[in-house]
This record gives sequence, structure tokens and C-alpha cells, in this order.
Amino acid sequence: MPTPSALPAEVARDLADFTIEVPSWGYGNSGTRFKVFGTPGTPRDPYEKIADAAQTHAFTGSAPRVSLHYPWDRVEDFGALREFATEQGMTLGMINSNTFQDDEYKFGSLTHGDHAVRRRAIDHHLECLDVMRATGSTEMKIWLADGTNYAGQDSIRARQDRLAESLREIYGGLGEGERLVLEYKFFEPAFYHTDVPDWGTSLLHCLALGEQAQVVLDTGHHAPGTNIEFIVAQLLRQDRLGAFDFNSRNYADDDLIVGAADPFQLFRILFEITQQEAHRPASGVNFMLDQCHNLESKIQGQIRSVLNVQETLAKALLVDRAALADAQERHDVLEANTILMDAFWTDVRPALAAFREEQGLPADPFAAFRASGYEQKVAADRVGGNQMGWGA
Ligand code: PSV
Ligand code: MN
Repeated sequence: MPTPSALPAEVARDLADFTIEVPSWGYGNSGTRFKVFGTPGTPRDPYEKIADAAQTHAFTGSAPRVSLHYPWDRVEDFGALREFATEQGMTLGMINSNTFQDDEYKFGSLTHGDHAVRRRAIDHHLECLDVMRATGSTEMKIWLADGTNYAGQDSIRARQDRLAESLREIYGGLGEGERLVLEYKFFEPAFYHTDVPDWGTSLLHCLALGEQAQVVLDTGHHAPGTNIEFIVAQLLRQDRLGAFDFNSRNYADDDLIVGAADPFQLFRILFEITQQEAHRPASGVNFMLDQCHNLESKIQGQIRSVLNVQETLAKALLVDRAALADAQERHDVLEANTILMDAFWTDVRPALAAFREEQGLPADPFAAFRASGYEQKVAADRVGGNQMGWGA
């Protein structure tokens, strides 16, 4: 396919409608268990995180929502935080619960054998629903660190039963138009078994709960070689893909910039998404970044991520669907594959630059942000206080 100088009108429309939610924690310091490095200008409170997230949106035009993690992003007045976000051109998105950092949850949270600990974990989620309402959001995300490290440590079956019961109570707290999404992850921090390790387990719990419960797929939460686009197709087919956490991995849950490790995987995933029109807002799938920027500049990392997704989505939308359907019908294996690869290899950067300029955005948002002086300004202004990071 030759390099197009402009995007076809329908592709441009789809791209203009496509938005990505950014994570508040992506703007704080993060690292590994070995070291969390600080960076000048890192936000010291949720307000500063939102101000930084607003930069990602201002330069890309595609990232108008920011997810909060609770209690990391606890503030006195969530109404005031919401107003601040509005002033910054942002809305507050999914509320992520957190039952993985308290001593009480050492042996589990919603699955814990002790009723009092389970009660505390359930109440935390009900509190998250209050935060969700105060922030104007309608979605809560549950990811559990629950699991065991050794065979025989606890009853796998009993933990599933307790999980189902806990989730039922949380689900009962949802109002009309609200939803909970349940994220799975195959290991870490638990190393023998995890209580919600895969899409099947998450889906079974969601099906038992009802239509307001959906699955979250996070790219980094699979064993190497897993065909993620297949999972996407399955969940969309059941109308149960609630959210998609973008990032990329080389080894485990690396949380690297989306599209950095394997751009072709991202293309295959987005192609499957476009096949079922799930990239359109009407699908209700919340596309978000779940990333940490340990070494690179955080806002630049977020902007690069949004651009990577946008660029790859444009390629996926350029697949000649009619020709592909025809080749598939004729079982012309290599022709079908060539049609897909043609779109993947198309250089959409010039057309995207023109598309952005038409929208009043910089042709190269990444370069424009670097030249804006924002990072130097916040590094000079944000002196004193505690930089936010993993755990607060
Ligand atoms: C867990 O690894 C996860 O992907 C969940 O979405 C968490 O909420 C997020 O990372 C940040 O800890
Ligand atoms: Mn995630």
C-alpha cells in the first residue's frame, strides 16, 4: 500500500471519536522492587497528576479522561477534584480499588478465610463506589492480588466461593448505569495460584453477577505467546469486554509503553477490535493505558503511548476489509495474510500529521510537548513536598 497523504474520511472520523483513558499513577514515580527513582517535577498530589494528564490530552486531543487509584488518590473533597479536572479539560474516569497494600490482606482480600478481613475488603469496594459517584464516574475496576504461593496453602475452591460471595455484595451496591470490571492476571504477586488468573475465571464471575459486570483485559497479564486478539474476539462476542489496559511486556507485567515491545501484536489486537467495531464509543469498551514510566519522562511516555495506539489503530482501520473477506472465502491464505500485512506496513504518519493539523493540534504532539517548556516549569515550581509514587 503506498503511503497515503490523507486518511479516508471514515478512518478520520473513527480516529477523531476514539479516546484513551490515562492512569493517574502513570504520572507518579514508579520502579521495581529494587528501586523507585524520583524525577524533578513529579506530582505531589492528585491535582498535580491531573494537571500533567491534561498535558497528554492537550497535545494529542485523544486522552480526555484520567483513572484514579483509591486510596492512592484520596483527597478531602472529590467534588473539588472533579471541578479541577473539568477546568483542566479532563473528566475523571475509572476508580481502581486497592486491596493489595495493607498488612491485613497478606493472605487475601475478597477471598480471605477470615470474615472480618473479607468484610473490610468489601467495604473498601463500597467506598470506591462512593468515590466513583463523587467524581462523576460510573465505573469501578477491581484487580486482586489474591492467591497463594504454595500448593496446599489454602483451598482453591473455597477461595472461589468466597470471592463469588464478596463480589455479589459489591455488585449489589451498583446503581443503574454503573458497572464494575474485573481484571485478571496470571501471576504476581502470588506465585503458585492466583484467584482471578485468566479471562475465563473473570468471565464466569461476571456472568454470575449480571450484565453490569465485565472483564478487563490487560496486555501484560498473560503468559508469553498467548493469543490476546483471540481473547478480545471472544469477550467482544459475549459483549463482556469492559475495558482494555494497554501496555507492553517483554518478560512479565513490565508495564512498558504500549506498542514498544511488539507493535505487530498491538496491530493484531486493534484489528480484531475494529473487526467488531469495538473501537467506536458505542461499544462501551474503555480503552486505557496502564503503564509505569520508570526511566523515561512520564508525560512524554504517556504522549508516545497515545500516539502509538492512534497510529496502530489507523493502520488497522486501513485493512481492505472487502478484499480480505473475499480472500478468506476463497481460502487464499497468503493473499489474506498479505492484505493484513499491507495495512500493517503502511506509513500513516504523514496522514496523521495532516489529520491533527486539521483538528488544530500539533502535527507532532511529542515534539511539540518537548518544546513547550512544561517539564522545566513544573520542575522549577514543584519544590518541596513528597513526590507521589507507587503506594501513595
Ligand atoms: C495490576 O498489575 C494492574 O494491572 C491493575 O490494573 C492495577 O490496578 C494496576 O496494575 C496498577 O497497580
Ligand atoms: Mn491493569
